[in-house]
Amino acid sequence: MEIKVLKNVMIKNSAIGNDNRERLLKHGVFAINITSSPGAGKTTLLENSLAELNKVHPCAVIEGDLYTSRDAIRLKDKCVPLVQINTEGGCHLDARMVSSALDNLDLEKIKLLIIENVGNLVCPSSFDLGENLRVLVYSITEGADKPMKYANMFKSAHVVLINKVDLAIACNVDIDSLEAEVKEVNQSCKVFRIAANRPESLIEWNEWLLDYVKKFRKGRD
Ligand SMILES: Nc1nc2c(ncn2[C@@H]2O[C@H](COP(=O)(O)OP(=O)(O)OP(=O)(O)O)[C@@H](O)[C@H]2O)c(=O)[nH]1
Ligand SMILES: [Mg+2]
Repeated sequence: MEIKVLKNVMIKNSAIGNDNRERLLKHGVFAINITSSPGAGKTTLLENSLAELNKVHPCAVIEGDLYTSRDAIRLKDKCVPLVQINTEGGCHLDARMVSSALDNLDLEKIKLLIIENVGNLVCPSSFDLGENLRVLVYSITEGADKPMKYANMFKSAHVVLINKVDLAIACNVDIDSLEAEVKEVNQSCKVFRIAANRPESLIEWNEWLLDYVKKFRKGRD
């Protein structure tokens, strides 16, 4: 029996992902895909960094969730354009969903698009959404042994934000060992340690990101 379906889906997704990237590039928009397992702190990160990022590069957000608009509601006072995608049970965003969301954004008015993916530490690794940077928020409450167990998520990330570092002692996690395992799985990724609910811990990450976007945009303005 020939099993074609999944391959075809993936090829199609990659093609649409590339189209999304081209489309965003035409408008000079830099896109980030934020992944994590459920509850690792993606929305908290946005709650506490969006205003800073938006001051430098006008932002828009695409919120991915299975059913609700709860995360979008949490961000509504941030005054950035926001599109909610409900996957109706789907465990990841795909490029076609993002393409539809882009139809609902004025790309001329934004410079930084932040996509919050569905919380899942497996499937989102396989789906290129057309982003320029993939950021994995990893909560230490999940333990120090997950980089190797969920290697594809760690391998596909350009940046790993080790989150909830304030809970390290309570969770009996040695952050140095965790970071070493992240690096063992993905040598080239950039790693930051944060507590997303404490804005002061986000300064280094925000500055790095703003600078990265600035370099991307150089010559495009
Ligand atoms: N102690 C502590 N709690 C945090 C931190 N970051 C997030 N939280 C809490 O973790 C819980 C989940 O955070 P969310 O931001 O909703 O996580 P999420 O990744 O957006 O969740 P989903 O979108 O449902 O996958 C909330 O109760 C946050 O307040 C942190 O750095 N330290
Ligand atoms: Mg969220």
